[in-house]
Amino acid sequence: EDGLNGWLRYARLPGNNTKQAIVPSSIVALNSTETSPVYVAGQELQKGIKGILGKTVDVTSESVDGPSIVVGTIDAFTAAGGDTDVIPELEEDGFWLNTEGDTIEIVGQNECGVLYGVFEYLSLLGQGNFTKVTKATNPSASIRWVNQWDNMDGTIERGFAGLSIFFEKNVTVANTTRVSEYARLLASIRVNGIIVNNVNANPIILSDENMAGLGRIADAMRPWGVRVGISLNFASPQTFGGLSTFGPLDESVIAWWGDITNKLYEKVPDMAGYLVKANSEGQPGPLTYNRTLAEGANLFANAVKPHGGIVMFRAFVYDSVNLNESNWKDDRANAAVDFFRDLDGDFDDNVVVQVKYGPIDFQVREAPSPLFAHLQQTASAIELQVTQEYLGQQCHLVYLPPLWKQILNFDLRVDGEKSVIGTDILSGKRFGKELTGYAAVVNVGHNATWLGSHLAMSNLYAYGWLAWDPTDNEVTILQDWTRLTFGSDKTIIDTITKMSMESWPAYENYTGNLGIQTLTDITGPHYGPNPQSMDNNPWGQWTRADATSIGMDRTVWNGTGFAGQYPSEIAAQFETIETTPEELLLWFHHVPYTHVLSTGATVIQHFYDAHYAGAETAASFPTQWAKLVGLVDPQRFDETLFRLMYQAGHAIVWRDAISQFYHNISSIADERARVGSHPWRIEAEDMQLNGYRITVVTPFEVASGLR
Ligand code: BDP
Repeated sequence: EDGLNGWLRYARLPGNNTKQAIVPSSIVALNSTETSPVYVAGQELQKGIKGILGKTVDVTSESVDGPSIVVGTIDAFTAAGGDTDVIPELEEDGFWLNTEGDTIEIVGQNECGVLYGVFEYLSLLGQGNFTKVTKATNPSASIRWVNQWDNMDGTIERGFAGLSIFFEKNVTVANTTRVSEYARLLASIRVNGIIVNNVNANPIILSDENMAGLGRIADAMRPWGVRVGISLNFASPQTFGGLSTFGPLDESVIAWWGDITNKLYEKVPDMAGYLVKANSEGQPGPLTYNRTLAEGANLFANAVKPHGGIVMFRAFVYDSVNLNESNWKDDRANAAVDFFRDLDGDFDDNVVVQVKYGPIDFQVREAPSPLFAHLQQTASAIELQVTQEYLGQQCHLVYLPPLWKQILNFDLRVDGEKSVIGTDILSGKRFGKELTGYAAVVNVGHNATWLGSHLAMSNLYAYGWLAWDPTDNEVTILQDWTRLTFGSDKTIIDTITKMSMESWPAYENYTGNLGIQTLTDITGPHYGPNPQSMDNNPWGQWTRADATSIGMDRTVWNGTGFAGQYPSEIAAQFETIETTPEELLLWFHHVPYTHVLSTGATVIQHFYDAHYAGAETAASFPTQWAKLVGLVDPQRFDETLFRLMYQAGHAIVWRDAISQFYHNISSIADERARVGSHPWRIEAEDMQLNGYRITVVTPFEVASGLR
């Protein structure tokens, strides 16, 4: 078991689990052509039933005598004389699953819906769940996409699982086997679109050769109902097209993009659209020409509109050169709302502003982005990250749905009315929008595990389910995934549930708590502890820690004013220390290390205690996992144990580095007298080392006695 099949292993159920399974012997796939999702659905069903139950079933497109599994769109089902009276209204991509009678009905509003229904049915079988179901389900949002940050040379920005499955040496790959396997995984979690190249886009994606390659990629993904789109580089007309300008209102630029877009749609007639990162972190954009971000977005919106495409325009816009920490009011968190607030209403209706969940950048804890409250006439989508850029890069187990949920469940109280980010805003209901939804940066690579770690796949799985229904329970999702991935043994379920649910709090504990963010190396790989790098950098992810106090004051009365970007009820809550949730204390306020928390501990003592507690939890992971020896196949057991042992060790590195750093800067001792004294720890200088030389190490806090 190398992980390649993810949760779609269709492992044979143990014999005594299959007794109640009565599965018809024929599959009737209505109106299916060989490249259609309905055809694929029929094939998948056949494969799944064979794997799970060991039973061979036929697939036909004609109706049969006797019980069958009928799969088809609602139109085909009606035409075949199916009874649609009992089926509730299906929305785009929705489906109906009925296992009550002898004949099983899987009916989709469209072809994607059929495929999703089939995967749901197989998921129930795969979990040994044979209870009768009659249900219709519809998506919470129409956009359920993933983003890949794949570079044209085959590397992946913030990818931790090997090289790209889409590109190598500046061209699209010839062999699309992994591409269609990825599409299969995505279809099973109801993802319907993908951006295949990095947001820091290389215009070479627009070469004739690469356009043809994109056609091949789209052909490989289309049967799975996953539409392909690409990231654009704003300056392409100049740097790639040879024009003298890339100004968004220039006639020659408009014509150039129109032409490029038409050519792309010749190769990919159902192209989903474009993703654009502009005027951010050195990327070109409309501001260069004194044009607004909306004018920039609309340039592309006009080009794709005749083809039915959309533009995802990223709100991750900030000026990393001019952020200045010595200016007390400077705050990167303000940037998105500052840039976009006055543009609401200026975007074309096929533009969707794609907003990272927090105002900074995928941190372990952030307040939700207030931009969701300001985009009322503009469609919005949330950007999540499955790839664990700041969160341990798949070398640490961090089950992310609890983090995402805390954002999705947040009620922004726009104009004093219920405005929950997931169910009200991203569903499009609150502001009457059709085009809203979800994008997740996933960054799978060539590694057989897709993400580099078997356990990290629960995050991808959960992403799809939450985009479909943000009210889904994160534990239920996790346990479904576990049963499909590792089997239904109770010890397996209990162990993986416990470890996963402990993992985000543990990671937060040992990497940076109370809303101070992950105190990682900010200038480079975003991995490992480096609290010194947090301040005095052009990225603005500052802690403003000094000898006596810590935290970013983001209040209106005394700080950067960020708290005031929220609707009034929420703004008032974050404005004062007393009403700010403690886990966000240092996100919003600058307090002395001696500030006393609700537990009675001071901030500095909480730092010490939390870092020790987090590392202790991580230390328990290998022991917890070890209980699964013999229950999980050896390959996945060993590979996972290896990662968890590494994590346990690295959590100690984190604990000691951060504790040492704050001990040093605050001169306040750990009242439990642990920091700085590690009675059991073996220091490098006490060892007999061969083949190493001693060197001075910076930052000091990750060194052993400075060396
Ligand atoms: C940051 C990443 C960087 C991305 C950027 C983005 O470190 O690699 O290019 O976000 O989202 O978190 O554009």
